[in-house]
Amino acid sequence: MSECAKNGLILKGIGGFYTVITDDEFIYTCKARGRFRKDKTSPIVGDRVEILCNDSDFTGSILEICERRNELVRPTVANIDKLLIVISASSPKQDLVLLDKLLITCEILNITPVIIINKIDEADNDKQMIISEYTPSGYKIHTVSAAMGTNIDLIMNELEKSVCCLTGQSAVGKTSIVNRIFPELNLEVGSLSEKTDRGKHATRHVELWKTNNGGAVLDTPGFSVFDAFDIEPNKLCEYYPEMRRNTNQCRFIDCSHINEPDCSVKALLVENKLSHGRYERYKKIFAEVSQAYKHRFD
Ligand SMILES: Nc1nc2c(ncn2[C@@H]2O[C@H](COP(=O)(O)OP(=O)(O)OP(=O)(O)O)[C@@H](O)[C@H]2O)c(=O)[nH]1
Ligand SMILES: [Mg+2]
Ligand SMILES: [Zn+2]
Repeated sequence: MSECAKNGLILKGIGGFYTVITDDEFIYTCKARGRFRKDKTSPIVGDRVEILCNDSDFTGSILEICERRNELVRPTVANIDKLLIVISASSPKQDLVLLDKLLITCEILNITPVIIINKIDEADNDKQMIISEYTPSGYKIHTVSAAMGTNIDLIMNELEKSVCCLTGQSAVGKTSIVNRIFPELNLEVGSLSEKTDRGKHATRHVELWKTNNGGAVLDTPGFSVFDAFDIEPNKLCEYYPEMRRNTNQCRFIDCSHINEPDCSVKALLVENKLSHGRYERYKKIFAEVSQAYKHRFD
């Protein structure tokens, strides 16, 4: 029996069994070594690990978990390079507050966000509205249609050598996009009416799939966003690329950019360097963050 140590990536974990793909592209079913449980850390999807593998039956045990670059919660995944935030050009109606919060989460965790506008095949869509809302931010935006297969190559390019995670509201088409990338997976896609009625996601489990261009993609039912408690209200603007460029020019050093005079952020609005919609949502998120901050020790 041959046993050897190899490095790999955790693709999925169910009931204490982890599927690990090693750097030489073999798949092993692994259990975690007892020690992790004592240390109160357990392996999660996206972890880079060292495993001791048994080549006779492709089982193994996880010896080490490499230090995580970042960690997302609900679902728990590690080492995400890019968050592909999917939003529908048609239905479901766009939740732009959620989009802003996901973008803030990326800023906090140092993950590159990419906005993916899906369903551009549908008539009378809001593609242009979303583009004008987010162009001043400088974030990359792709417009695609999973149904028609339009611009899926742009998503493939994003995946190159990167671990990417799809997120966004239910029924925006995340799984449909994964099915376009890997037609052989044929993952279950939900119907819009069913989901909006129940408000539940069709996708439940979390699994990472390796692409043939050195990347990997993760389908999720969406993430919980940052904890409002974690943000100091006056720091919120720093998580908005189009706002933070200017904030040292406000009259007041602790300007919240809401009611203060001589505020540079207001000037951005006049020059169309910040969209009105995003600013209105900033005020809303600011109020939420302030409220949470006030009660942070309760
Ligand atoms: N017209 C149109 N419909 C699409 C497109 N992409 C997905 N859909 C439809 O949108 C619905 C939801 O698609 P899913 O891929 O299940 O959405 P999801 O984001 O994975 O949803 P959850 O798993 O619930 O989070 C299905 O009825 C799809 O057929 C598209 O590009 N155009
Ligand atoms: Mg899904
Ligand atoms: Zn200001």
